[in-house]
Amino acid sequence: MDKKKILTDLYNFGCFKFGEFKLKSGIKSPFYINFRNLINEPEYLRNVCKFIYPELDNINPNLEYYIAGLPYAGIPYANAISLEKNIPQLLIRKEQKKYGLGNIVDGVRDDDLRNNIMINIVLIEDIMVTGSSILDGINKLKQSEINFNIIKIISIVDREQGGLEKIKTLGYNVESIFKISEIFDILESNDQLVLNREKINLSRKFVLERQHQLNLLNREIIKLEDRKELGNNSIFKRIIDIMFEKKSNLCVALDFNKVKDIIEMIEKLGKHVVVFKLHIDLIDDFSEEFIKKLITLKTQYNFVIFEDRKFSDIGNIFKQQFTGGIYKIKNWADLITVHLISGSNMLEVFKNSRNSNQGVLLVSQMSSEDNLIDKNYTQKNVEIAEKYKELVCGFISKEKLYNNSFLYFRPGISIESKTDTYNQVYHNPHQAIQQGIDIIVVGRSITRSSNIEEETIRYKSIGWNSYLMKVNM
Ligand code: UP6
Repeated sequence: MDKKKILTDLYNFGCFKFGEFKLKSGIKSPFYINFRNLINEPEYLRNVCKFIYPELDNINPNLEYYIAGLPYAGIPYANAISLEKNIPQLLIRKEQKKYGLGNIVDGVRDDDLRNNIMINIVLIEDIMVTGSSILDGINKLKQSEINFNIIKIISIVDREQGGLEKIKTLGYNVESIFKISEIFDILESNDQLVLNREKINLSRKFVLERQHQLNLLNREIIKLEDRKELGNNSIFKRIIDIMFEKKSNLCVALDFNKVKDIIEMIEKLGKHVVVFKLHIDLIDDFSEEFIKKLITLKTQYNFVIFEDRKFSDIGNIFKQQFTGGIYKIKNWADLITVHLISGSNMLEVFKNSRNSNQGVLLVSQMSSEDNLIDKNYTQKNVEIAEKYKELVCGFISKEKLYNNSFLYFRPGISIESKTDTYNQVYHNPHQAIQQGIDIIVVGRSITRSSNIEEETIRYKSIGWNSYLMKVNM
């Protein structure tokens, strides 16, 4: 069986359609691939599986593993492979069962579950677009009690729209059997097929355009103007606009106890600063009047209000802390910070309770010397950010953690200081920008200096010049 033969069969069977189609992500595509009906042509299904076997043969023969199809489209392949190759199968459910054992994953041996044995899994997906179905499937596994390790992900078709690269960037071993550009090549080289070449050309163009976007997404260094079009939320775009307008990548932390000090600082520094960061609960004399004044100043100086509340509780509490209490943060903050220690439910709550122009920064690394965040935790933050990208504007981090569709904010910035008397560790602003940071967060190095405005301008120009140097290198 060669690729030409199977692709010809699949084309004649109606698996490749050309026209205008809306994808799950909402974008319009000039082609659509539908393998779902292969289950009524067992021979074709079997033949497709023959292309998966070499990928399984690459796996260490001493390694025991399960095979699982991503629901629903991957399941028939996993089934066929399991029966043909005698590999145990797992079933990942779309919905958790509401009765019986309430499983979300079926098929794990009772002993393995009881003894918390690490099980290896190969995942099968039919069509890879953005990779979101794979991430959903992995999240289902995480919700289960299973101790698992994904050794490989195999997608039958890669639409070359970034899904594969995204899953790779997240650290998974992922392969595809057919790339869409290869499918177009093979179909077009077959004179016996009746093809609308114009539509295939349109489809190729669509794939190339998506790849250009993808290159921008993952390129190491990219200008802010290119960056803007990659944003997934309005706050990301707004911050970039303000950065351009003020030629600044400066966030100032206004950690004061008196309202008057905060207002004075904003009036003095407003024209240089992109984001003002608050800890509203440090203020002794908080009032509704202060919030009104803050909003007036925001209109006057055009900046983003960032409440660094570092929410970390279960969804029910987060909702009340965000919307209620004395501060009613929802009514005035453009950005808030979240520690995902309690899981992603806060983001579900945020999705339903936020105003559409509000966003979240995930605290994914910290500046304090002995903080408990490890690489695994940071990586999980990135995965959750990708899943909730319409809400997540970026990260609090020490470096660029992922792609260009998020902004990276680094606190603990100082030119002269190395530490404070607590456990804060400072880093140089120029180096931070070189390491992929977009916004430097500066507190006391500015607010406790003898000439605050001069110092602000110094940080602003070091930050912006470092950015220009980076993108013009
Ligand atoms: N911040 C850190 N480190 C982190 C996260 N957030 O310092 O990892 C916040 C602090 C403070 C500001 O809550 O508001 O950034 C840093 O202030 P500083 O420049 O005066 O040290």
